Amino acid sequence: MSYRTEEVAYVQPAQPAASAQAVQQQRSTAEYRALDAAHHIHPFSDMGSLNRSGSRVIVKAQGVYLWDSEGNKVIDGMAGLWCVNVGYGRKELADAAYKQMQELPYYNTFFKTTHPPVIELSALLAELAPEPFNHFFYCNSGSEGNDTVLRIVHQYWATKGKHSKKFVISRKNGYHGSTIAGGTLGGMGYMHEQMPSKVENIVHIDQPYFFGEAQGNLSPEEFALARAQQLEAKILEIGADNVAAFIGEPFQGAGGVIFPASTYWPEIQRICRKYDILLVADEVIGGFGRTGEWFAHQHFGFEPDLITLAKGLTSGYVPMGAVGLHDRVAKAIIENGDFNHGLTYSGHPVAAAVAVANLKLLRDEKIVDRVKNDTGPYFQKQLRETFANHPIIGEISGAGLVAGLQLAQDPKARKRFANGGDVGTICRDFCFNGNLIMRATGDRMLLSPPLVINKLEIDEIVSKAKKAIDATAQQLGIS
Ligand code: PXG
Repeated sequence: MSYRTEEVAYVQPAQPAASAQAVQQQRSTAEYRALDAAHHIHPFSDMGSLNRSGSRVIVKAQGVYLWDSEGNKVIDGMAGLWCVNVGYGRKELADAAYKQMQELPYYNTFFKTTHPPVIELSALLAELAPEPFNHFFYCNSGSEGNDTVLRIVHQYWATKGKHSKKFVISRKNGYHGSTIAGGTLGGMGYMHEQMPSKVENIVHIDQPYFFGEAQGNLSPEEFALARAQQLEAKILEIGADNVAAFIGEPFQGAGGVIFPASTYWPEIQRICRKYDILLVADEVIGGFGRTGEWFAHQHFGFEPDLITLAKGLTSGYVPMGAVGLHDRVAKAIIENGDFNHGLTYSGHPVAAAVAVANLKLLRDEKIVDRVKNDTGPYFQKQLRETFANHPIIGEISGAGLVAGLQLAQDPKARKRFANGGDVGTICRDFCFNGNLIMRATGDRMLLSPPLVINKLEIDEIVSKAKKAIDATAQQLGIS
């Protein structure tokens, strides 16, 4: 989440807009930038420096491409913010929203009411999710999803009469959103610094980041096991009777596409079961096909008690989040009276209608299958071949259509750059100027393109990434 202190000069070669893509713009780029600087506070940004350099104004998108207000065509290696799974410009989603807005633009799901879109969505999610997930609670974002997770976890233990089970264990460098609960659950120090009020009873253990944190001669599997066993140590320190849940992203997304070795999640699950602690998988990025499985916990082979969903649920066309409850958790919530939680827009009919249309595309066009069997393996292979023995690439993590490229001063010795964040920003700017969106998290470069990407487009991303990383190495005097 390091958008801060990044001054990007958009020195782009002028390109005429492709006529089919020309957009009727209301204002010039300069006018847009001036108004944006005058009135808009951006998320996770140093507004002083951003206002001096000016934002890039994105005006249109189709498939895996974006167009900015100056007519530049940019390939989106990040699917927006890890969310536009079906790609841009799908009319089916626009039609679903239009139809639903005319029929029933809003009604709530409080006070003994419901409506067809939320019913259809719940039934479809139950069909697509693994077998024990048959109940869903709705909200508007991943952050609200994780707030909801906390509410469900506490209600669950209250129904069991285990009122002392209050602590939730999370991980350093995890990301769970930016509400107070999401930000506290997350392990981003720079967010915690700006949050004098945090949610109580949340503690963090270390992350399974092999390249950056493994000491000595541990193998990735041994290291991942040791990091999972920190959970057991933390539970014993707090007392199992006081621990309610463990939450983690199956792979850390915003934290750098950190993929733990195969030993990690089975051990976490074993520990959670042993001490009667709920296991929560935050699937906000991993859900809906990113790894080639419908949910990332299926890729890693474990069974959570709760899953947090957002982003790919609607492919970002409208905001929506959800929490999926394992049958044993759902049963406790259903059979024990009022659950006092809800939002005006819980199960919003337009969002639900768009989600249904989106999930049907992912299923019926076999988009998730393609990520698993075709485009995902191709993407991973191209990246690994292209960057094998690259002088500043230390590791490539990922599966399906998500990848993290570790920038390193000495890849073989696993030696990172002392000023890794600056190197990431240099590389990110080269990507930007080469019309590729690739995200930098510190010294890791991240890719997570729309799941509809084809092989030619994958080639374009990989070759643009190579150019940017080569240019970064050259600027650093490394070759
Ligand atoms: N959990 C995870 C795993 C996430 O990645 C959230 C929860 C919160 O979702 P909302 O919808 O409240 O933002 C996220 C969000 C980035 C970036 O730059 C990542 C996220 C959001 C914004 C930027 O990597 N992830």
